Amino acid sequence: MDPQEIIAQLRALTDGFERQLSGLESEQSIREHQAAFLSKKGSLAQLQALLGKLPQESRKEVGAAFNEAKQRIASQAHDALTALAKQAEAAYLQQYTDLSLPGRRPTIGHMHPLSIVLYDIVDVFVSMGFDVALGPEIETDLYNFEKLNFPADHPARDMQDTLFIEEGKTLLRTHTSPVQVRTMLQRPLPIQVVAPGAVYRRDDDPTHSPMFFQVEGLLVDKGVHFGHLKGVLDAFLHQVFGADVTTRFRPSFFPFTEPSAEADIQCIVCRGKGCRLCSQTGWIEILGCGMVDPNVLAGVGIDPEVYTGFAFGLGVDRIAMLRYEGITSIKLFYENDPRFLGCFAR
Ligand code: 2NL
Repeated sequence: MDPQEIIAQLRALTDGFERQLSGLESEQSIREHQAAFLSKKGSLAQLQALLGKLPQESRKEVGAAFNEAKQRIASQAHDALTALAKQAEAAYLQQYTDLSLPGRRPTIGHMHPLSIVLYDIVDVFVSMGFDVALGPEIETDLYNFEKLNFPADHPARDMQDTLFIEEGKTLLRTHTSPVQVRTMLQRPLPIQVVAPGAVYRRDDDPTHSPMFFQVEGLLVDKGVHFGHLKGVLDAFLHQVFGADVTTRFRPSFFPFTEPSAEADIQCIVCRGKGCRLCSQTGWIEILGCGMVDPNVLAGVGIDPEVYTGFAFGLGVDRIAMLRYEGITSIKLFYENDPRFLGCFAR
């Protein structure tokens, strides 16, 4: 047979394939149509059997024509299948998509309950003229203890179960007091700051987290006395717990203040009668405070004969538990379970 004759037949075959393909409307019929042309016993293979009878010099040309024809058929079948799948998807969407349905709102984040309470506390002090001061969470023994009147062998150091990084040198701050120490060393007098932030202790049980949040405050000026301390902290307690709450100050001890006190509010659940929340005492402890010890002032280069100051400290989770009644474990604040945190969206 003449090679040109074979090529002409090949062209007629592929043209026929294309014509018939356009009338097919199912995946199966397209695949069968493709197989009728390209499979081992398909029409192209039958024609290709004649290739062996051709003279050697024309085989190359005719072989190339076969390859081209096979590729054309395969790519046309592929395109037809793709178009069919697209059509099917469009029909599906048309049938099952209800464009009148309301959309799903993206979830929007919100503040953590401890952050809400922390910001509220800080805001009260800012409204009274305090600046916000911040400092590192990794501290030195010098700023965390030494400058706060804790000598190396002072038993008060046992009060703090410290997480040391390098023993006797660097540690995770056990209170935010080192921020006030740094402030006194850096800023000119008078000083009036609150220091909010994370602090760390070697404690881990239902009422203690190894990391928790504190707000401390410090005011140093000429003529500051205990009446100023009581006035500021009493105003704070009434801002946070309501104008009608009863407050009291009782004597206490801290190494860095003298005299020292703790401030209580009358129990907000039983109003003083005694209940589970206040352990039958009628009172709930809110904060510790006192006049800055003269040793602390002298240690940061402030003359205690000229200047005096008061300081205070409080735990944020304790106040958060009172604000959001019914929270039985402070662990809930630190586990970050979205089912719990979601209750505080606002
Ligand atoms: C508490 C008690 C307190 C201070 C913190 C302080 C800081 C300097 C100097 C003197 Cl730099 N005092 N801070 C004073 C009294 C009490 O915290 O129960 N905190 C949770």
